Amino acid sequence: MVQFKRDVLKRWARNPIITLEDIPYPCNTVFNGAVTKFKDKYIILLRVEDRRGHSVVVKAQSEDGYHFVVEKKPCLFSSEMEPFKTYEARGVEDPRIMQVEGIYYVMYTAYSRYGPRIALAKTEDFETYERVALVSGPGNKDGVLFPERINGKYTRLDRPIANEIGNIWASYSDDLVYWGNSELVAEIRRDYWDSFRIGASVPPIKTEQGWLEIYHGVKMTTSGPIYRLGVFLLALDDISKMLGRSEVPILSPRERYERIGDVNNVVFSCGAVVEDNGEIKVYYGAADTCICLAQGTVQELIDNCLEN
Ligand code: BMA
Repeated sequence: MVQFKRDVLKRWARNPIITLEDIPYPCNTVFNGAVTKFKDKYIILLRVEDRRGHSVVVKAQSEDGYHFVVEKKPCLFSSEMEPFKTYEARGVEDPRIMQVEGIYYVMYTAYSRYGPRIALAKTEDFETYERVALVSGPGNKDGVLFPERINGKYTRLDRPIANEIGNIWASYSDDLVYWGNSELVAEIRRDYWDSFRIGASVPPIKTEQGWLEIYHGVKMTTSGPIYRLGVFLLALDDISKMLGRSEVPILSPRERYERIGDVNNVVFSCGAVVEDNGEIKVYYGAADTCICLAQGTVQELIDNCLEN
């Protein structure tokens, strides 16, 4: 029986945690940040859109996960080198940070007039980045790497658009450059809050009960899309096996800062930090206009996947 309840995640009382006022140079908006804990500090790689409408990535750091200091200039921006130059001409968007076999990777959307593609870079310090490859064709975004190989292969989730439908797929690689064996992992649900499009948001989190994925789901309405967050759980050794999926969102736009902005009615996460005590801090872009924080526990999210 579905419980009628409000959000599973609890908003930080002092949201938003980062706004345009915190960016030390003129720009249009800040949203959708990737996060990790690095050398005892919380790092967010913010998507900052300039006044032309092109996005770059700017680093922010924090001691406590609540109060962030934003750096004075971007750390990752459209490359001057081909083949990246052509496909990043309109910016780099929605980064995600993953650590795989001791190396930090940033997967992001390379955006150009040919549409979105997924690109991969690596970094040792979050200051300088070395491009690995463009890892998808056009019409694909929301790429996240699993933190370890599955059945010997690097594994990722992504979101190709086909027939205007956006579902979550997986693909596999031996070298992080060439990807294949694509398979469907999760589908939109007709008549649900995630009936229009879905995409991976937070890089998959390994738990004893399975891979926990916090994803975004979109419903199309007469006044435009509504972006919400949900969760599903995949089998550890076979990610095509869905163990459970929450019927209800874990976070929906309700507060003014989520309702009104450059794009209304959006909560969109690119990363979370799991603390040693099982708590989770989910960072999210609100209304494509600021960065916010909502918290819960990993177990609560798993229970939401399995309650039906
Ligand atoms: C998605 C992405 C996100 C954005 C969201 C809502 O397609 O482009 O960056 O936050 O739309 O506008």
